[in-house]
Amino acid sequence: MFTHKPLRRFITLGQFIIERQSDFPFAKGELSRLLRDIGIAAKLVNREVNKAGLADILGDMGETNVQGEDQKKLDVYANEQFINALRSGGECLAVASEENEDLIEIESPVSKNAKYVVCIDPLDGSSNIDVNVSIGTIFSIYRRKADRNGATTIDDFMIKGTEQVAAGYVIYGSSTMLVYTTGKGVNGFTLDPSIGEFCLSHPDMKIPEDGVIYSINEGNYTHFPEGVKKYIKYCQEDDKSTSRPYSSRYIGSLVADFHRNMIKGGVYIYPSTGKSPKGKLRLLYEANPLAFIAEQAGGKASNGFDRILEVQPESLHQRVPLFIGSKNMVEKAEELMRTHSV
Ligand code: AHM
Ligand code: MG
Repeated sequence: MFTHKPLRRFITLGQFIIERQSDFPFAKGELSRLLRDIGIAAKLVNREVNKAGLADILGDMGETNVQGEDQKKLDVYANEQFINALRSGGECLAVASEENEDLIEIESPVSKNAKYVVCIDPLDGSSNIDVNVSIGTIFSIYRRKADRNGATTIDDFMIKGTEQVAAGYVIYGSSTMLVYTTGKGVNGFTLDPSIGEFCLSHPDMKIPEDGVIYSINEGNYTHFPEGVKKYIKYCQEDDKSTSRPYSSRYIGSLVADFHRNMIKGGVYIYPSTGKSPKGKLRLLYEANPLAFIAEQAGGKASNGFDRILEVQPESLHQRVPLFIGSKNMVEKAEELMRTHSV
């Protein structure tokens, strides 16, 4: 006899965003549309990332970006896709991108009434593109202050991470996922290539309070602050009661390292080093959005002493040391920083 199995309902990113719009009584759909625009650009970038080995798109562009790093062709492509999507979507006033020295003002008739500004790292971990390792996009959305009008300036971006209205990342990995928060928990969507849609696969994500993975570029050990050296030794000590020694896992692609730790529990650290005395990662494009997600998932993000989200930005491309992941692991690292590195 033929019996109907109940169909499993799948929820696309678009449906989810619309369903959650009522979380923001003041919003009239602009934030939802902005998130939708980012989702569309992510699909286009994903398509190119997936065929990177086939198309003549690998390799250096022959130019350096504002931080003096080599730009890869896919970095440039991703940057253009996200900026174009935000420009034509009409909900964004200006974009600060890791790939552009100055902010990009969006002057378009459709953006006249836009309320939001966006910070973006269009393709993070791009040194991994040529070797087929996961890379990502990180973004962060702020509402422009109501009392400001006229041209968008850098001041519109010098806002603490606590003011983010949404943040997320896309991981182009063995599958492609978009994970985001609007301050009401964290949800993850996996791209189903057969229908070209991000589908809700990881509802209400939580980072385990404890973990057994530490992620840090130990090649820089000699130049680490004393507190970080002590924390690495702590991770390596034998103590069955606290599941130590921990495992060391470092992909060198922040989104991928963060995403793994989000799911399995762990800590990612990029402290100050001899080469990068203020740390390597950028407050606006990398640390703040991931800190918002970490906290929303029950984790923690710190510069070793203070909450990342409370750091006052002073410039667009400002760098910051980052300790992020499982709450108890970040707190242990902070304890050793306070004791040994003040
Ligand atoms: P990028 O934004 O130029 O790609 O740099 C950020 C990347 C992170 O993804 C990664 O965690 C880190 O740099 C790796 O740096 P290092 O090679 O110094 O360990
Ligand atoms: Mg980056």
